[in-house]
Amino acid sequence: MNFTVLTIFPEMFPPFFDHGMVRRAIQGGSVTARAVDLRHFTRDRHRTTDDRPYGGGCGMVMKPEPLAEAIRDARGQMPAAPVVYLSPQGRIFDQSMARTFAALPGLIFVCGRYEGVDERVCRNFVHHEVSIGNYVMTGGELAAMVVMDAVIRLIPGVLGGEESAEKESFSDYLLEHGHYTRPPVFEGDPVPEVLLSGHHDRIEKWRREMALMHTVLKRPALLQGRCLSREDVAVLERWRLEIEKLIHGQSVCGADPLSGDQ
Ligand code: 9D3
Repeated sequence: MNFTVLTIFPEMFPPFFDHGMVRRAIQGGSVTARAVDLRHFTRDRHRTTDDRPYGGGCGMVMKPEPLAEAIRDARGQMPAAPVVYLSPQGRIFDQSMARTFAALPGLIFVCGRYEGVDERVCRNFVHHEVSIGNYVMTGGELAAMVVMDAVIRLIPGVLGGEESAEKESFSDYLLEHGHYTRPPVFEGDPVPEVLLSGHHDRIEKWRREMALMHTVLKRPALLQGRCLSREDVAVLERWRLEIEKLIHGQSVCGADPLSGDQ
C-alpha cells in the first residue's frame, strides 16, 4: 500500500510515520508513505497556495493550479490510487470504508486548509470526499492520519493484520470485554476470578457475555438490526429477567409514581 499526502504542512507527518505499528509497516515494506509539500507545485515568488473567494466573504480558498499539478504528479506515479479529499462535507469514515481502502494499491490524500479547495478541483480531480466525524477541525491533515492509521492495521502482512482483522469482522458490532493484566489485586480491586481459573471454555463464555454487556450499556445502537447468536439472545433474556425482578422489587418498596409524593 502506497500513501501520498498532498498538504501545505508536510512536517506534521514524519512523527506519525515514525512510531508504532505505522513505522513497523513501513520498515517491513508493506507500506510506503510520503507527505508532499503543495508549495513545490506553485510557480509564483511567494509560493501562494490560497486566494480570496470569488463573490466575497471571509476566509481563503485553496488555489486550483498547485493542487491539480500535485495530483497529476502523484497519479502519474501511482495511476491506480484514487484521490481522497479530506473535507467536513465528506462521507463519514468508518470501518467498512477502512476495509475497502485497505484492498487498494494506494491512496492519494488531499488535505484542505482554510475554507477548503476550489470546487473545480473537487469535481474533476477527486474520487472520494471523506470526513472523520461531525466536529470542526482546522484542516485535513489529522483526518488523513486517522484514515491511514485505520487502513494500515488491516493490510495483510502488517503484524497479524490478516488474523485480527478477520476476528474483528466477525464481532464488528460488539464492543470488547474488559482487559486485565497483573497484579491480581490492584488498589483493592481484584481481577475477575474466572480469568484466573484456567477454564478456557468458561473464560470464552465470560468474555462473550461481557462484550455483550459493554455493548448494551455503552453503545446499544451498535446492536440495532444485527443478528445475534442463539447464545447471545439467551444471555439477553436472562438479563431481562434479572432486571424485571429488580423493577418488581422497586415497585413494592419504592415510592408510588402515581401518588404525587416525593
Ligand atoms: C464550519 C464552516 N467552515 C469553517 C469556518 C467550514 C469548514 C472548512 C474547513 C470547517 C472545517 C474545515 C477544516 N476541516 C477539514 O479540513 C476536515 C475535517 C473536519 O473539520 N471535520 C471532520 N473531518 C474532516 S476531514 C477534513
